[in-house]
Amino acid sequence: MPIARPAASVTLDGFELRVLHIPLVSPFTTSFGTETVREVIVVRALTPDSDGWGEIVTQAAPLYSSEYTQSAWDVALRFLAPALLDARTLEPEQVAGVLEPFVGHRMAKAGLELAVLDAALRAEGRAFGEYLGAVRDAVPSGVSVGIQADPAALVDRVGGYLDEGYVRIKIKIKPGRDVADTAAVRDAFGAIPLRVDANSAYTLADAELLAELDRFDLLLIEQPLQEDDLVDHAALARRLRTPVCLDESIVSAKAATDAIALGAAAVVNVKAGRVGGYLEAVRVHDVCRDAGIPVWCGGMLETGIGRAANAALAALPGFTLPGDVSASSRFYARDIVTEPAVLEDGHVRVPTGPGLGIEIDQVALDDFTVERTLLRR
Ligand code: SMG
Ligand code: MG
Repeated sequence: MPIARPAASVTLDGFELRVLHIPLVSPFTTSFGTETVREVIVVRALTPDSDGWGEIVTQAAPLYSSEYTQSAWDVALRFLAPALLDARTLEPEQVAGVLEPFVGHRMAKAGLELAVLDAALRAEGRAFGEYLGAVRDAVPSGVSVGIQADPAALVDRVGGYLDEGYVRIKIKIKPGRDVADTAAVRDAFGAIPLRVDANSAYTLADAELLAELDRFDLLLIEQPLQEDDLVDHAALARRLRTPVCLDESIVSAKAATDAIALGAAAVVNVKAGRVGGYLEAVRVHDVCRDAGIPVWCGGMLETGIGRAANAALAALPGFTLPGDVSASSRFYARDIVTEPAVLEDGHVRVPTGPGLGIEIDQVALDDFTVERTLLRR
């Protein structure tokens, strides 16, 4: 299901990039570390009609993937934004092609493409959700829970989120913090929809240990092995009853096709940043849907910009499982948009205003900015 009606072209006058530091309401711990402040790059595309906003979802360090703030900053300012400004007038669907010669750097590309898309759709008065092919006006909201001090603290934290109305829980695991943590949550809350996410912390040698998780009837185990371990994921999948879901490994629609063919993914986590943009994310959705593989929308602790875009993406028909599209308050006491995403009866609404359907809180944006550059044509 490609984009039904392309967006009109836009003329690019410049790009403004900012690095933001936004405090998290509580530390977020995964198998690769703890974040207390979200470092993220916000992109503003300057066009004659309207500004467009995007977000580059890298982290400060290359721990989730090879990209990180300063790599994205450098490649965006040195190569990607200049190539787009040289093209000057283009349709948002042409952005990926202009950036294609530059290998990798998918999160940086995704952030720029989103800003161009937002500008184009705002100028047309069209909503991003309608453009992508959304079929729902709200999406069920799951929450990703970081590793806590101990299983009791994890149970407390999960209980709080269930009380808020989140419809699905995902807990982060790592070696030494897997079976006991999962057991504690199952014991405390019974048959809630529950997933675990290892962020590549295991190897195939851990298959027996990971098979112990089978008794918890998890919805899935997310990315147990390394990003490039497709064959090992397929081997692991044959030894587990728990469905294997890939996150880090799925860097494109082609990678999704390959993973499915190998039997490495029974479920796919779709993240626009990881695959180079929302348009490629739609293609990942499409190949999975054609193959009968359910998908869900992942998260990268997005600000109100990326969170609005994710809600729209998660409203596509193949997103049959609740994603990590939580309320802004899950991570932030103060967001950079005037109306941050809220949880309503376990759902997050898909914005309907022009473009991403958000307005930037300029004061908050300025308060959180630690670095800023304007590139004009
Ligand atoms: O945005 O709710 C969110 C975060 C969801 O757990 C989450 N993301 O591997 O799926 C994942 C992690 C990656 C985040 S590390 C910065
Ligand atoms: Mg993940």
